[in-house]
Amino acid sequence: MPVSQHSDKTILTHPASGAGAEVYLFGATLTSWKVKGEERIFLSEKAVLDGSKAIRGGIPLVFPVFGKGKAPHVTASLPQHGFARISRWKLVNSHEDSNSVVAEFGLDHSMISEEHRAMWPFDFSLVYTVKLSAETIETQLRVHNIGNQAFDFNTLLHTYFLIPDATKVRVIGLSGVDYTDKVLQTTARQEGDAVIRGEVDSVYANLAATNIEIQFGDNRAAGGVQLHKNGLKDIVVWNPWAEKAAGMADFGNEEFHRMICVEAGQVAEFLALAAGDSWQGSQILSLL
Ligand code: TA6
Repeated sequence: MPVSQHSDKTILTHPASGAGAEVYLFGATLTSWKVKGEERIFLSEKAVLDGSKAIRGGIPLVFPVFGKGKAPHVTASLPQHGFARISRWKLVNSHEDSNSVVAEFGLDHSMISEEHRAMWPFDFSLVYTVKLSAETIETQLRVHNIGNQAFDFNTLLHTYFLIPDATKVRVIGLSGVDYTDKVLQTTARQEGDAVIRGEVDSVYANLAATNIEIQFGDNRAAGGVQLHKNGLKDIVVWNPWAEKAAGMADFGNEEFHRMICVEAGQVAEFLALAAGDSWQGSQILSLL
């Protein structure tokens, strides 16, 4: 079965290649992408998968706010990164064509908790599409304002990549871009490739580039993943490193060595969406 539904997750299998993906209905969180027989997505061995908290790893969906909202903005009382990643979505459609297997997940204002609805009282509908092909996976989010009042939002595909060694990984495509360094609390201009030598939490705003490479070593021969972004202007690079990871109950010991978050989204500014309007953004992941 190209798309099979289990109690809490949807499993996609690409018949011709054996590529696979898994998406928990909780948060529509993609927790696995296997291609050419190897897992490419990091999922903490201590990730909580029972719906009691956001899943540590995979591709959590950030909506309608990145980080913690700040008063007087309407998102100020929402949980960190909003409610989308901690709400139960529905599998609304699945199909396959000659090259890919597709699953679509939906979340709207009638499905979120009363608490979250009170915090963010807008009529919305989200459709998250996962398209698995032999060697790529595309994830697209569509935001529909189905109410009669405008709202504004952040969104981010908070992708955790599984990597061999965080001290060797290089993020290519950010050189010359100004970024906010949330660790040093400063702004700077990226010189050369972004690397990890400790905690990294950087927001690169308004990138013209659409292709970012996560290289596992000094060159493409070391392997890696390409992230191609559409309609998502910003990139966030994050690794908590030892001290921050140790402070997270759902982050295993030393796991920070095997992951890097490179996240495409709209986080530097809020996007306004008029009543009746829609927005979409997507990323395509492929092997280097
Ligand atoms: O995307 C980077 C970031 O905003 C970091 O600041 C860190 O908070 C990370 O997200 C994880 O957030 P979480 O709420 O999942 O622990």
